[in-house]
Amino acid sequence: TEIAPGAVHVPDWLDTGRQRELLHACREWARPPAGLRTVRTPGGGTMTARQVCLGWHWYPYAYARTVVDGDGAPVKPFPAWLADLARRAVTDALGTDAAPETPYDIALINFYDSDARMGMHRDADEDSDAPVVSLSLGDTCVFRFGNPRTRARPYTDVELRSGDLFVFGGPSRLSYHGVPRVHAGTAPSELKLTGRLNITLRVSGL
Ligand code: MD5
Ligand code: FE
Repeated sequence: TEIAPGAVHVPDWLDTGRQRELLHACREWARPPAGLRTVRTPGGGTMTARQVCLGWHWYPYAYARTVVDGDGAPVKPFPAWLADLARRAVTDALGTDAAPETPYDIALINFYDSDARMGMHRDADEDSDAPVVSLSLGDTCVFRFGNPRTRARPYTDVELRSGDLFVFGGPSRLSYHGVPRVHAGTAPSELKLTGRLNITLRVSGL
């Protein structure tokens, strides 16, 4: 379903088996060294979603190989199979022409408990206009998809469920977006997961 030009939601893109594999990989990546961290914003705040990165750490608002709010260890490598997955996601959602020439090289994995939120923001730290690939696991959330001009209305609220793919390219690449709510206890029981995970795959251009 096209939510806006270049913004395509593909419900149930990952079957239960693939969801379990991806969740298992995320749990391994979350372990130290360079595991799950609480991201500190320059204003002295902390993000409620905790994060682990592959390839590059996101260090508000830039990318780095090590970060002061981590454990000092360099970021884990971005595996080739994730680059393949990102490419397939883009071609399935937007068509073969939309796949970027430069390989995907960053994963940001956000772990949301039922109280976690993400405020309206734009992802503008990449030096590339390649589409962002978003995969959801676990609890259903309300994803708020806005516009490229302002944090405020107009926006569209979409429910993202476990296994859903969302690809943000073209004119939607720099749109404001956020996660105002996670619905506790809605994860598929086979996953044995409390909370929500979102994996974004990006091209750094760095
Ligand atoms: C999430 N993560 O559900 C979202 C999914 C983040 C983040 O927002 O920055 O880690 S990715 C949503 C996204 C990415 C790029 C562009 C647009 C949305 N968009 O144009 O709406 O944890
Ligand atoms: Fe974002």
